[in-house]
Amino acid sequence: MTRTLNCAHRPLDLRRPRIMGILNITPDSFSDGGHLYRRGVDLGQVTEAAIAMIEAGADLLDIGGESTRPGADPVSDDEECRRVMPALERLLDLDVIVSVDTRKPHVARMAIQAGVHLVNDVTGMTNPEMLEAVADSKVAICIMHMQGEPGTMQVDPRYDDVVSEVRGFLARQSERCLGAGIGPDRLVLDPGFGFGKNIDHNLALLRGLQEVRVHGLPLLVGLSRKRMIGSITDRAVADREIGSVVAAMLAAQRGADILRVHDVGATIDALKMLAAVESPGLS
Ligand code: HH2
Repeated sequence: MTRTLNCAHRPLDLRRPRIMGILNITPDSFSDGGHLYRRGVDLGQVTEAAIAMIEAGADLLDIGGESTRPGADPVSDDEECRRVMPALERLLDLDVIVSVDTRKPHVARMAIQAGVHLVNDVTGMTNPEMLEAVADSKVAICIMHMQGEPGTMQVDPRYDDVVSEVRGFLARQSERCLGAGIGPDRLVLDPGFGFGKNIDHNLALLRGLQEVRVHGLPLLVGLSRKRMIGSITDRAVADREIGSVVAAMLAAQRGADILRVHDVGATIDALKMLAAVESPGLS
């Protein structure tokens, strides 16, 4: 099992679970759309939100300029850069690992040039141009599984065996990355909760989380405020914090190394409780 994720020149120690705070610079993200972006990027708000997450204990911040919620409108390369790049440059001045959530090679290239530490690709490096864009850099790469396209992925997702199919995809894509010269210390895998998966698929993946790990690579999990939590708890997006924190802990108990969350402080408190019980020497 890889114990350090090398994110450009920033090593991330994975001997305990780490927190990735979510910052969406979009008008339409399902949970925080319009908070940091209305008619343009609100850099003051972005900085404030980022500092609050760092003070609450976030190890990484994930900045995105395109919503991938089911049915979201696609965004052009230029528009995504206009949203993301000024905010990214602000975050790079702070003492935190910065990730860019993009499926666009052009945006990844621009972010790498600016000094980003991790590229989070929800299309799992299936685009050869994306692989080219990241291969010669030193950034870490998150390979996420998605069935279909954001516009239609939730219409009728089907699998014979969701755990083994997701595992197979993550194995193939990590081998492509390794084959392109990207070291295992730069890779992290994500089963992609809610990306072309119904509630039963998501629950099967959470139960079988350890089985999707291939080549001993670290796992990133994003369950925060997602529809599955709304369906189980019968809560609107704004009221899903407790369900999200519990889901994050269930993932951490099953071996998740990085938790992608909106509610950083609450998730950190829960992680401290988990560590106190499960790893007494660490508390
Ligand atoms: N989920 C979302 C976006 N990016 N990246 C990874 N690696 N894993 C995830 O589970 C994941 C992700 C969707 O959540 P959010 O960013 O809150 O919403 P939106 O896509 O509407 O901006």
